[in-house]
Amino acid sequence: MSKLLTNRARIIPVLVVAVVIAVGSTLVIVLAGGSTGSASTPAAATTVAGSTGKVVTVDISMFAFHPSTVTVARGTTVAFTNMDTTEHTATADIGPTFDTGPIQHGQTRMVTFTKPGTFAYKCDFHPFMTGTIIVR
Ligand SMILES: [Cu+2]
Repeated sequence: MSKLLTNRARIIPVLVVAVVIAVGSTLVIVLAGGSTGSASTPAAATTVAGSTGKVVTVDISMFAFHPSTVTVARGTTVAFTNMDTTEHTATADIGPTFDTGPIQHGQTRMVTFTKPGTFAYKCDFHPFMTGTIIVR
């Protein structure tokens, strides 16, 4: 009887160590997967959201776009909602791709993306505010 207890006492710590190692390596894999994805191909780590007729929201708050990079399917509408009291815009860097014009506090402007591509944009009033819409 006492020998059985001794064996159990030995086995349990081994099991605990095995579980800790298993959980630890899962965390490492998740962390490595996230950082590798964003380092090589930024879009790969981002889930493609939306579809034709669907709406994906980008919040503007604290002088930043959230999320700053959005990957959407063709035909998705992106709703830019300004949570700041200051006016902002979402204006494409290149050409007349898209421009919401000034968005007041609490207002939303919709932009529908029909062509695939990577569209960098900024706020006209605060050019340090930048974002990217990737359309697949
Ligand atoms: Cu702004």
